[in-house]
Amino acid sequence: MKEIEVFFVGRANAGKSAVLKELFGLKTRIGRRPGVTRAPVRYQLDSFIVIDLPGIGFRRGLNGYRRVLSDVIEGERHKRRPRSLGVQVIDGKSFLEITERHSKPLDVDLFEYLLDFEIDPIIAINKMDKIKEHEASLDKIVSRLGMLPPYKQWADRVVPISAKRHDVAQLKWLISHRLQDMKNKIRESEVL
Ligand SMILES: Nc1nc2c(ncn2[C@@H]2O[C@H](COP(=O)(O)OP(=O)(O)OP(=O)(O)O)[C@@H](O)[C@H]2O)c(=O)[nH]1
Ligand SMILES: [Mg+2]
Repeated sequence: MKEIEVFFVGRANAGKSAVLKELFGLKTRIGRRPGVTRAPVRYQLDSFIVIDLPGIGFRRGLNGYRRVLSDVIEGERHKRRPRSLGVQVIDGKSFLEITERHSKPLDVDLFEYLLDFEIDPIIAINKMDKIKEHEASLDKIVSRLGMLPPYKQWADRVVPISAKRHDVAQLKWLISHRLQDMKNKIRESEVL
């Protein structure tokens, strides 16, 4: 089971590395400017591997990013047993600002891209400490991602967090829950 990979994707500066530090106490590189994580960094934990990916949107759009992602998820579509779990980290504040300007956040394209690969990512909406009116904002974000509000009905997929406030417990729970599901499926397929 140790080969299960949990990879963290999202726009540059969304807080992926900060979230990983909070979740697992990893010594990730965190920076105020986008483009801090330049290449995928793998960490072997006790029962799975964590991958901190570079952010999308820094020097490369989704097209350039596909190459980075393909290493991680290539072939996943054709595998009978899922081996990787995606966590898409979104900067909630910046997502809302982009949406208010009537632009399409790159996060939406990335989410659709992952779904195309049959990867159903956990969506961690980060920087909640910078957002007012939590419920209305989260409803807006899920609806822009193509899910029907209220966001609460997507509790098995969407989780608001704040790495800054050390508020990531719900995300940690969701990850371990999904991992348990994956492990059960792997076990079942090994018995068959
Ligand atoms: N206010 C606030 N700031 C945060 C939060 N999480 C991360 N940050 C800040 O956001 C900035 C970017 O954090 P990183 O973890 O380096 O972001 P990243 O997504 O790994 O960025 P790249 O490696 O460039 O893709 C840093 O200044 C963090 O301190 C949060 O929950 N709230
Ligand atoms: Mg990073």
